[in-house]
Amino acid sequence: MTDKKVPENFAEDLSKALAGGLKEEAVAATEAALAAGVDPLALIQQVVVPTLTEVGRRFEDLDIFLPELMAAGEAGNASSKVIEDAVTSSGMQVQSKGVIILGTVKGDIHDIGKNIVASLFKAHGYKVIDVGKDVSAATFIETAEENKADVIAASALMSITRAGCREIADLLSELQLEDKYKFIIGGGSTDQEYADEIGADGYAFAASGAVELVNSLLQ
Ligand code: B12
Repeated sequence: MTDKKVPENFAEDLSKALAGGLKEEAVAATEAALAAGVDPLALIQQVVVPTLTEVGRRFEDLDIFLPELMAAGEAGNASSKVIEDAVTSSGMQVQSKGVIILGTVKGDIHDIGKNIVASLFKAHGYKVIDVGKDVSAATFIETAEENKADVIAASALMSITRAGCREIADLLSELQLEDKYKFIIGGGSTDQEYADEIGADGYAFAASGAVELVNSLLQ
């Protein structure tokens, strides 16, 4: 989505703070980068996502343990919040291009990626109703019904929770609502193959792709 390179010093400061689980330092490094004019989307793509992915790999390899993983997650969320505010205020549009219900599926509390996706949708003119994390299929659909939504978007990060996406797809078809909403999925435990398998309308690997996907589905 952006080719602007994050200057080495800003990338290094933020990456170190995130990997070390240092929330205040991560916020300060994010604010310093944004104040110096670093592109917020470049910060996400070039620093936040790769750093947290590396933290996940180290957790998997037992190089670090749950407390470190949690601290990195919290630092990531704090940094993402600062980036989200910057993206939202820079791209705010008056007219909504559509209403998107976005949340993390039942049993799954990972919400950093979801929050980033939310801020990009907002920046591109969509109204986002964020239903939060650990959300049941019924809540996704009830919220869509109550708010005349166009899209239901679900995030799932773990192999055991991605079934939450299938539950939404199944409930939509049980209620004969599958043609009323575009249903899309994303997050580390999902892929295009799984989207096809459960009958979702689309999948995107990253936040930028999520915006392109919704643009094309609602065209
Ligand atoms: C941070 C983190 C945490 C934090 C979460 C904090 C938070 N508020 O989110 C904490 C510490 C709480 C946590 C807890 C756990 N975690 Co965790 N966590 C991570 C970690 C390191 C990073 C995730 C992240 O935020 N990535 C950065 C964001 C920006 O990327 P993203 O989420 O992928 O989102 C991008 C795209 O996927 C996409 N996207 C995301 N959502 C959507 C939605 C739509 C619709 C679309 C189109 C696109 C899209 O756009 C985003 C931006 O580009 C990952 C490792 C990893 N490699 O993913 C493990 C990881 C997901 N966690 C894991 C595990 C096992 C757990 C725990 C069970 C640990 C434990 N033993 O207790 C618990 C789960 C608790 C629960 N019930 O959910 C495993 C899952 C393994 C698996 N495949 O099932 C991982 C993969 C680590 C690992 N390698 O083992 N975790």
